[in-house]
Amino acid sequence: MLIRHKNKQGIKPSEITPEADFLNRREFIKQSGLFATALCTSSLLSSPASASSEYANDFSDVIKTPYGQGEKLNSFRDATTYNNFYEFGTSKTDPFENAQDFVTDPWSVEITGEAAKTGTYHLEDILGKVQLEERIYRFRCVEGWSMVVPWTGFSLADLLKRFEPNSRAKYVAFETLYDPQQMPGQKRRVLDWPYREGLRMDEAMNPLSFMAVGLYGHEMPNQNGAPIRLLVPWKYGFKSIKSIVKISFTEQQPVSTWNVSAPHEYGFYSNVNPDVDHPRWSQATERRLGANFWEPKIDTQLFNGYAEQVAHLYKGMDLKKYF
Ligand SMILES: Nc1nc2c(c(=O)[nH]1)N[C@H]1C(S)=C(S)[C@@H](COP(=O)(O)O)O[C@H]1N2
Ligand SMILES: [Mo]
Repeated sequence: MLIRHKNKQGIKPSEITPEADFLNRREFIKQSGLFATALCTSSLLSSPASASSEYANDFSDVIKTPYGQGEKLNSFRDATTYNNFYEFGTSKTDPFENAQDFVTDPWSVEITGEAAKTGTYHLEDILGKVQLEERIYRFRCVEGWSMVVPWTGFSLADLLKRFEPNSRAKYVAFETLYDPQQMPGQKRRVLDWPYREGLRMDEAMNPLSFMAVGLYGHEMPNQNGAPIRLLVPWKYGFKSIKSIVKISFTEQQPVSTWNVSAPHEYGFYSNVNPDVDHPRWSQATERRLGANFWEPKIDTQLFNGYAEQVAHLYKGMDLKKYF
């Protein structure tokens, strides 16, 4: 169950997962998930989701949090049929159509770089030790649409601390799986694969940074980045990298895929900022997914409305230069 390769002085399985809950969350999730999916997919797809108590839960031991309570949620359908996941194609419906057979179990994540406890960890290994939470986050794509959905996951900081990053660890880099057999979009060089993203250490350690394994109480749909993806809700959506297989602690600012593909359009920071336009369009407003055509656009907020929690990270920085 706990498959670990190349982890000589790393964390012992016993330190990570108590023997007892070893037969593990994902198995449990899977079994109850079958049921839940059969019962719920059709109703979730056909009706807009409303109160968070109205959807089923595939997970056990999830703490409900105050994040985003009271916000109007998007529907399950919006969040799972209009996606950006270029590994499965570049149109918005491609991920939903092409990712259904994507195999995400077994899954492991390699931890490398400036940390005491590096190695490759089976996903169960990681999930066995974290406290799952549900958080409702606003999510704003750089293209100008946004959504509000409840995610299940855990604090990125809690995960990273366990690997004991050292004083040279100034940044954290993430990588998506590279597997053109399974990810047909990778057969074309639309991006420099594998998809990569990065955060400054203090950004990664901010309590808002979140590793998600589900949405609407369901195990993460493949098109949304199964089995594990990042969420950085004060930054444009492309920072929220999907289907992560590698996390590295680095001294230098890591490469990020969109920055490499168009450096003048996508910076390393990519904080949501209505005052810094994309060179080809304004970022002042956004369209909420699912909104009717007569509804007005929403004013985009600095740091996507999370300024109180994150503005201090950028004190003294010129946000037009470090966009
Ligand atoms: N690996 C990978 N991660 C990715 C992307 C991608 O193409 N590949 N697209 C990004 C972009 S541009 C957005 S807006 C969000 C979309 O997340 P969602 O489909 O769950 O809404 O995923 C981000 N993460
Ligand atoms: Mo995006």
